[in-house]
Amino acid sequence: MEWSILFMGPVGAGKTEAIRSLSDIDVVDTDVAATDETAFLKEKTTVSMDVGVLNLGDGDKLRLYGAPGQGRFDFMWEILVEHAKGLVIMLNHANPDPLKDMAFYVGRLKEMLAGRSLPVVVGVTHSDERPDRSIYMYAEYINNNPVTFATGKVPVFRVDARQRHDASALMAALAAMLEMNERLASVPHVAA
Ligand SMILES: Nc1nc2c(ncn2[C@@H]2O[C@H](COP(=O)(O)OP(=O)(O)O)[C@@H](O)[C@H]2O)c(=O)[nH]1
Ligand SMILES: [Mg+2]
Repeated sequence: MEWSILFMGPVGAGKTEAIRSLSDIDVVDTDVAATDETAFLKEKTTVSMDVGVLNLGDGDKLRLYGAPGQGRFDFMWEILVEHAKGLVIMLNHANPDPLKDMAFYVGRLKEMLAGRSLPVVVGVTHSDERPDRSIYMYAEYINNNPVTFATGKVPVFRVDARQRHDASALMAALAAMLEMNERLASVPHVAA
C-alpha cells in the first residue's frame, strides 16, 4: 500500500526538516511553476514543496509532502489535501501565538476537506526554545474545539523535527490510524 501524508503548518515549523529526517530518498524540493494571477504583472513564480518517501517494509510506503507556505498558493493546498490520506499539523511552539496558527490551519483544512475525514496528528516543534510554555495547551484546544475532520482522537506530540526518532513517532501514529481505518472499513457493521 502507498499513502500520501501531508505536512502543513507555518513557515519555520519544521515541515521540511521532518520530511528530511524521515525520507529514505533525498528530499526533492520541487519548484512548481505557477502564474501569479493576483499580481499586477502576471509574473511566473515558483512554489517550493518538499517531497520524500518513507518505506514501511513489505512494499508499503508513505509519500511525504510538505505544503508550501500560506498565501497565494492555496490552490496547491487543495490539490495536496485532496490526495492526502493522513495529515500532520506542524506547529512552532516558539511562535508568538501558536494556538492562533493551529486555529488557522484547522479552519482551512476543515474548509478544504468538505466533510471528508482522515487521520490527523499534531507535531509541536521548538519546545526547547520555550521551556516555560506548556504543550498541554494544544490538547486543551482540541478538547474545546474538536477537529471535526479527524478520524478518532488527535494525538499531540512534542517533536524536534531534526530527530528521526521524533518524526517517526508521528508516522507510527498515523500509520496505525490508517491501518485501523482500513481494517474497520472491511468489517461491515462498523463501516460508516
Ligand atoms: N531548536 C529547534 N529547531 C528546530 C526544531 N524543529 C525544527 N527546527 C529547525 O527549524 C528550522 C525551520 O525548519 P523547516 O523544516 O525549514 O521549517 P518549514 O518552514 O516548516 O519547512 C530549521 O532550521 C530546523 O532545523 C526543534 O524542535 N527545535
Ligand atoms: Mg519548508
